Amino acid sequence: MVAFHLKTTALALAFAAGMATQGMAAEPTLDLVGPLSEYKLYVAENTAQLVTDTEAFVAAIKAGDVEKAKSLFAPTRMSYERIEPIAELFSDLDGAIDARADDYEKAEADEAFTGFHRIEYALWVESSTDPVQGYADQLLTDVKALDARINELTFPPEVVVGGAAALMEEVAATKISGEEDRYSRTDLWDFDANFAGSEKIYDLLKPLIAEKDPAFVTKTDANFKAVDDVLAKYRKDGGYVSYVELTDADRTVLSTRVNTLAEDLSTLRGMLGLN
Ligand SMILES: [Cu+2]
Repeated sequence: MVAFHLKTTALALAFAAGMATQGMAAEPTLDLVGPLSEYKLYVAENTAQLVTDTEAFVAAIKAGDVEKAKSLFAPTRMSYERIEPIAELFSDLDGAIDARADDYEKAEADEAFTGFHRIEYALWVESSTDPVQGYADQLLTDVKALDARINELTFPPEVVVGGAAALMEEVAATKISGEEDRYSRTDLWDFDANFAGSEKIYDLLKPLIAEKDPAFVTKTDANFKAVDDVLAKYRKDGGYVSYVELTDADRTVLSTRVNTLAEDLSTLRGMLGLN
């Protein structure tokens, strides 16, 4: 808890100091005020949705309804995955909500392993809600805490702008590899959410980027579309088919485009004067 407060305070101070020292000359910072406040709204909508969806997900677990909980698992996670660069600022909650078994000494058997993926393991592997009654309560407490903390947060502009690339790196590192949703194989839902979260940031910044580098916008728009076209093939009933149905050819296309997007989007901070 102490570490967390120090961390956010440091970020807030760094942000305030940046505003103060750059003063009136800080053209990029001023340009970013509009996109930043719009992004804050987007994140607030997502954390509110996360709380609502988690309430229903947890209710299904408390009722012992494995099938219902399974059907709610992937859609509930999406609002979290869309805003992951901001959620990750609260590393204690991010760990409690979204860690993987590999992060713990005793893996799935470790009592410190909590959150969505512990529950995913119970639903798909243990086929029971019994082992995760307490973890379900904890998850709801944690997402409510996340919502409250994010609502109080002054968003650091470099985190928001850097978030477009960070989300693509997340896709490359944990979704294409199929590491994240290994028990449920709902990886494509998370992929979509990370992708949408990245595109949201990019879209908000696009007018600023277009002024500086129109060719970048043309190229990046095409890469976003290429990824979306592949994802579209796997959409079904408002969601996605299992990750195992992704063909090797499509996996290669996704991987190539996502890595290009991650690399290109990582130049945005410099382009907008935040480095
Ligand atoms: Cu995640």
